[in-house]
Parts: sequence; structure tokens; C-alpha cells
Amino acid sequence: MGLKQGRRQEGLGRVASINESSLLCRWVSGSVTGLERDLDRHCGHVLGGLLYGAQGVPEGPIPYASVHLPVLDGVGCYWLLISPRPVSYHRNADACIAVDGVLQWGVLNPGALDHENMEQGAWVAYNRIFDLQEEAVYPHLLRTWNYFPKIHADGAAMERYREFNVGRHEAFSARRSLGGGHVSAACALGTKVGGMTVAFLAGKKAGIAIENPRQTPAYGYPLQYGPKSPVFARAMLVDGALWVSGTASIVGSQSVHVGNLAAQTDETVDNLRRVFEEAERHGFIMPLASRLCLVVYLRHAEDEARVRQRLAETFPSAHKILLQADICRVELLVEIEAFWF
Ligand code: 3EB
Repeated sequence: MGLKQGRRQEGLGRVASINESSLLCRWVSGSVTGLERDLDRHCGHVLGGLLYGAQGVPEGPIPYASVHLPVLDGVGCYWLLISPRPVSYHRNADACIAVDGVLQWGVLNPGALDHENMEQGAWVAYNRIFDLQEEAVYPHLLRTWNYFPKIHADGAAMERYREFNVGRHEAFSARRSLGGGHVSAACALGTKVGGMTVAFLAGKKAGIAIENPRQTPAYGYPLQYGPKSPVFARAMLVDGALWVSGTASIVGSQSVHVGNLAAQTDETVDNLRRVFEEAERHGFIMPLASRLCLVVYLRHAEDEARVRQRLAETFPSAHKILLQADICRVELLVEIEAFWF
């Protein structure tokens, strides 16, 4: 069609023409003051989104996940997933759901996830997701977002993040496949306040799960990181959209540059670039660099300026959201997830 341009953007590859993506989803993001305007502008087409920072969820049917993580420029912010198709909304005791015939977005009701034991919490959450997918026939899980308090605290038998991994692993083992090509992209972060928050994106059509050749697939991590491995793919490519999982300073399965923020940031950027390249090999056509959104989690709020500067150099035109969060391995100082479409 002659629409692909040969131009390189930020050294990251080809750029897709706008025409190619007119039938694809878009994302919008901003500080909380712009939310009303975006909701009006995209009325009837908002699948869902995440709200960060302590802020009230707007009235209405749209399923937002409200994540109680401090936003590092001090203002609450959000991103919304906008469908080119009309969206319909459903609510039940377990979840708020939006569907557009291609994608299903869901946010589990926090009250339903109130379990002291994270193995139980994850088991319930993932079984619920699978039930909701099966009911509405969106069989392919594409991306999940997992936030819960006290991620490093001891649970009944082990650290709560490790308990979460046991419950998630058991739910996938019972009802899905664990291995390559079947698991979704994901992130799992610790909050200081609030209960467990879980959101998911599923599709009628399978995505392409992307792994990072520099990293052991998470579902193959050794026992050192817990009795059951985390279950996620490094990224998911679906309909021209790339959803990149939480990415950190991990090579193979080991955390590297312990205690060194600058080196962890650089290693994380290298891992992101490697995932982008791998996605390109699987047919991803990089959109304009300004369509890249990075969600950056920092263990220490005081590291903001240094990481912000490094990212301004490496991804100058990407949109960035910086949050303070507990990253699931105690030695990790920074984790970055991305979506690009
Ligand atoms: C890692 O690469 C860092 O448990 O769902 C990243 C993305 C991480 C998702 C998850 C964990 C998860 O292992 C941590």
C-alpha cells in the first residue's frame, strides 16, 4: 500500500502512517484536570483506563482502575483506552466490564478481592477473570494489571508477592496454559494504601506473545524467586498495539546492578529496546514515537529527577507517567512498562 515510511524515529524503527491505524484503538493520557474533557470527546468509545494518585473515580459506567500510587509530579493522572467502535458496559457483583466486539476491558471490584492471603487473592482474581472472559467469549487474555499493598511483607508462608505468584500460577495451571504464547503481558506493583486492584484486557483474537532474548521467560524463573514462577509474557502484540509488561534491570533471571540507579535505568531501557525489536521481528510497525507511553515506577520518589532526565534523553517524545511504587523484587529500584499504538 506504500504507506510505510522508511524514516527512523529515535533510532527505533519504521513509522506507521496514520491511515494504517484509523481502525485501531488509541490511548489518551493527561493530568486529572483534563479527564472530563477527554471523556466528553470520546463519549461512547472509552473502553476503560487507569487513574493514578488519590482521586475520585468519575460517575458513570466506564470501568476505571483507580491505583493509589503517588504521582511524582504531584498531580493525579490517567490514561484511557479509546476504541474506534461503540463500547457497551456491564456491571455485576464481581466486576465492571466494557466490550467493543473485539476487546474486553475489565476491572474487578476491589471488595471481592479482600483476602488477607495473597495466594487466595490471586487465585480468586484470576479465576474471576477467566469466568468473565468465558461468559462474554473474549478467550484471549492480553494484558493484566495487578496492584496490592504490602507486597514485600511476610504472608502466611512467604513474601506476599511470592504468595500472589503461587495463586496466579495455580489458576493458570488449572484453566489455561502456562507456557510460551499463552500467557498475557502484565505488571505487579506494591501500593502503600488501598486494597488489591486488578484490571485486564482480553480479545476475541489471540495476540502474539513476545519474549526478550536477554531475559529468561518469567514462567521459567528458577526457584530462587519463589516456589511458583510469575506467569506473564514480556509483551503482547495485538492489532498493531504493543503492550509491554513491567520491565526492569533483569538479565537472564537475575537482578543486575543492585544499588545502582543509573545502571538499573540503562539496563531497563536496553531491555525495553530489545522487546521493541523483538516485536518488530513479529510484525510490529512502530507508530510515531509520540504514541509511545511509558509508565515508570520508582521505589524512591527522590530518584525522580535522575530517571526523568535519562528518559528524556532516550525517549524524548514518549509520553511519561512517573509513579512511586514498591517493585516486586526488593533490590529493583525502577521498573518501566509501555504501550505503543
Ligand atoms: C520481572 O521482570 C520484574 O509478576 O506480573 C514484571 C512484570 C515483574 C510483571 C508480574 C513482575 C510481573 O520479573 C517484575
